[in-house]
Amino acid sequence: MISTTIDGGILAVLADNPPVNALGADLRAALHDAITRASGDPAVEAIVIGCAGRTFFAGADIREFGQPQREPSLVALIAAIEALDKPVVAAIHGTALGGGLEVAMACHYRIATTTAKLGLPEVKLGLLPGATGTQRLPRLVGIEEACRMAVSGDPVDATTAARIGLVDRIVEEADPLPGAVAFARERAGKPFVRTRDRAVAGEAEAIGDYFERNRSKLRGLDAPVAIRRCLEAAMALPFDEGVAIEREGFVRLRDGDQSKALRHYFFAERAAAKIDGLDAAVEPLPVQKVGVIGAGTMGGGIAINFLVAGFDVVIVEQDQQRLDAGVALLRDNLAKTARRKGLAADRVDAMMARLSPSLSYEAVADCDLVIEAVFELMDVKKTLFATLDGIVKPGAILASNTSYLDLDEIAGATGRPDSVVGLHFFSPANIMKLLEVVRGARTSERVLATAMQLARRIGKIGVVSGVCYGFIGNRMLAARQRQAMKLIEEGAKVIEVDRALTDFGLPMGPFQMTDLAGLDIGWDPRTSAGRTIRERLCEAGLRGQKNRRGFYDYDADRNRNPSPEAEQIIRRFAEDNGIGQRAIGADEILERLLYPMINEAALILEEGIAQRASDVDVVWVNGYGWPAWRGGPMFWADSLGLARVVEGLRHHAASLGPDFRLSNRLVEAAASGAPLC
Ligand code: 3H9
Repeated sequence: MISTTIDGGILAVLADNPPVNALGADLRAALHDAITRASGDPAVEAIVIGCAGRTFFAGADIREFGQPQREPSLVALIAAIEALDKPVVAAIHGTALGGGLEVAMACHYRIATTTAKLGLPEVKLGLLPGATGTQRLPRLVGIEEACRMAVSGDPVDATTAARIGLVDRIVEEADPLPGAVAFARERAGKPFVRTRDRAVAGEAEAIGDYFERNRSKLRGLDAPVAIRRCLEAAMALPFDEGVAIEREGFVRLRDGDQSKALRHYFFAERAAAKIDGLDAAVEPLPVQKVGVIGAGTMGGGIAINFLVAGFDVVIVEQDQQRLDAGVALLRDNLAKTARRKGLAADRVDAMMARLSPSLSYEAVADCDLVIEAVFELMDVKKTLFATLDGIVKPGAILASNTSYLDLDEIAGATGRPDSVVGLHFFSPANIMKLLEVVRGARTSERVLATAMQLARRIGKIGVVSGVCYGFIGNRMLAARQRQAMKLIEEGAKVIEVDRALTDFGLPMGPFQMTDLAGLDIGWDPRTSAGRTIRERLCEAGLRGQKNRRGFYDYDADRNRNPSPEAEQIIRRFAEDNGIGQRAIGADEILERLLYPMINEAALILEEGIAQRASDVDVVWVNGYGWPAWRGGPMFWADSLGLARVVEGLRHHAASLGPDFRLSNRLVEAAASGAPLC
């Protein structure tokens, strides 16, 4: 776990704890041992601490939280490093994160490779940097930078780290060790200043300003509030008193619900990348050239992902006007994406140079992967797939971006169903992180593995789903939308239903969502006969945000107000259908919206559509804005108690409709007490 070499008085201590050198108990003990020995060894004049493998310490071992603490603690190890009376140099490559950066900050100097990243991401786990990071970072980089880094959790690159005083030297070589040893030799025998003895630069107001600027992003989160308290202590109190406040805050957060949920989510995201039962020998297919059929908003968004990730892209539309409009929109959105990612403006031209717009399907003949983003109609998709099958090279993957349709039926239109996969992007496709990778009955393992690898290459979080109406996410959404409609039929106000979800932490409610998408999606005036509220709203000319009249009225700035017209239509609908209306409380609204989703997810698991319960959580956090600090719907249901969910569903049975079917899996789990996750 630890190896040491000594050369000319410089002791190099190299940690090796794959995969990411997390600072688990055994590693901490071994490091502590090496430090203690070095302290008493007169032959050692200076020390370098570095790591083998792909990264410097990526932090504390998250799996240890909640387990009994084993000595030495990270705080004790860090104190021992800083207390040494010989210079200690951290040699950083890869990512120095969380406890890893805290170790580095206790060293007397830091050397980093050009590609290194340094950060305190604890906040993303609902924690605060709990091994003196909140007290050391401000002492090295000043309060303003420290606040930004600790509260956003976003790392800085090596150049920024050098500029703000977090690293002392950048080395060009991939291995920082030789450079760090040379640096240590320069410093051996010379005086140095310990981080704890430095003053904090900057003004306390910078903290308040940061929180004010980011108010909406930080809403409802416990960890930023606790971090703020620590940063204020760093400015106002001696080091050890600040550390005591940090400790108390860390323990409280670690044992709290938000951090448990976020830690669950951390591992859920990593588990989602794994394909159950996949033979390890299966190698993904090479993909470099990608065809996108359809240059609408969705097709353009999909293309942007691949351009940014360095692929060559062919985009095909049916007529010149639509192609030109699509490419112009794509360019605009690409420029916005580039700005958001901090890429230089000339990179946009370089990326656009890799885009080939075309009016002919023949243009995708040599693509390794073709993704269609055309109308959501089975016949259109089948015809297109049959055509593409006759054009693309053998072995090329054909992917559908369908959000509801039967992928197996689409695959059946080709002679290569094993090469057909679903790639369900979420809108806006260049921004949303989720990619549902739909595995058809005949999709080959290799194609599935390629699709999951592609998700990662384009910066998406891929989740495998089997084939069913709406796959994992939209199927659950449909269950929720059905209940939302029933609630307003029975007398709940549109705004009350939406508010129940936004108060819960979701970015918008069902009716805001419908207004945004357009009430008339899938509405056919020829067959419309006032059978649903939606049909009646459409018949009355309400279309949603696009004509500023929907479930809400919208002003020119898209501010919404309850719509008296929509309310009247809803009331009349209830009367006509003999549905009695009553006031419905917020608790009932929330239960009737969320419990059926949990039930639908349990059915999805029962049918083997999702590989594991935590995948459902990943879908909802990344595709629908479920607050990660609530862990995802499955984790939330587990923490609530599945028995309570089942009891609630039974209680509301009369309102849930004749199609509602209680999941056996849910009932069994509730009875046995076993969690879904
Ligand atoms: C902390 O430090 C608290 C302190 O302030 C105070 C303490 C008192 N622990 O992500 P990958 C596993 S909190 C345990 O796919 P990549 C991960 O589950 C910590 N396990 O690789 C996966 O396992 P598996 C602050 C960890 O190359 C495998 O390693 N630090 C940890 O895409 C590979 O991970 C963080 O929050 C961990 N700390 O990305 C950093 N980290 O193969 C968290 C990873 O079984 N880590 N694993 O699925 C990361 O951000 C990324 O893992 C990293 C590598 C960027 C390092």
